[in-house]
Amino acid sequence: MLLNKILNQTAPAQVMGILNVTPDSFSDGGKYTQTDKAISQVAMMIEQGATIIDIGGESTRPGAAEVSENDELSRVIPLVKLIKAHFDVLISVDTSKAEVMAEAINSGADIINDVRALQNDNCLEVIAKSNVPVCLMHMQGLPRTMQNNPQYENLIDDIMLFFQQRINVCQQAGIAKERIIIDPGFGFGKTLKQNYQLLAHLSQFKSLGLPILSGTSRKSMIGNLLNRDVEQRLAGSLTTAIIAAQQGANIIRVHDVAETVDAMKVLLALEQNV
Ligand code: 8Y4
Repeated sequence: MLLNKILNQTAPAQVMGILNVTPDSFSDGGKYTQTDKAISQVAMMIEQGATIIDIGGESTRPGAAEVSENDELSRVIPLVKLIKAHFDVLISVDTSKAEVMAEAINSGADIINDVRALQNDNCLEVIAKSNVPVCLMHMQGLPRTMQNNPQYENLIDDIMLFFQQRINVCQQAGIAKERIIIDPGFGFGKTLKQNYQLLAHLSQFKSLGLPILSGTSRKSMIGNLLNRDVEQRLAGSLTTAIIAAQQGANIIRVHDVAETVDAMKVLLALEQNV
């Protein structure tokens, strides 16, 4: 089974490459180039060692506008089918909408990645009816306002409790625990300090006995710390990837696949000598 493959790997962590799915331009002429660009980006990420491709049609950046179901479907579903037809790679679909989940699974998606942890209508039911793994991410608040003074009683305990509750809800809905991946949601309702506290204590979530996904690539926790624009965050991103993998993260979600795969190979060499 897929999750066993992820857990029993030899490398410290699998690298999940982020596919940017920007909106198609209004003219039909833009469509092919957008699709071509996406396919060549996928080919490159696979060549660089990504074993999972994360496709998302909704921006969850702080303050981003919401995307309609139809727009999300038309951005994501054709790409899932196309990638599935051309490549032997696991496809993760980043969505919080039940209809998009259902269509993605029908089209061959291997993982559903939900930053809202299946809290939207019908999501539990759609996943329960399928047999795909699902990533449950922690977010405090909603994208538009989540970065306005996030507060926790105890950061790690609060997130741990959230996972325990969502895992219970999933199990009651008929989703086996063995299908669940957890993700603390770096940058989703966390201050700079809280993000680093989370990174420092990531290994605590191993006690839940589930694979951990970590996504810090190019995020503000790096940009704001180092005062670097988004294109200049590679060194910081690699540092966080290594720290997460050393604490047992199983999947690292990144923009810079080649560099992160190199870092994971160095960690593997290290682990083989302890
Ligand atoms: C620069 C680069 C600035 C990236 C902001 C961002 C996660 C996720 C996102 C994550 C899981 C993002 C869909 C935010 N982050 N899914 N998705 N975990 N599971 N922002 O951390 O990359 S989107």
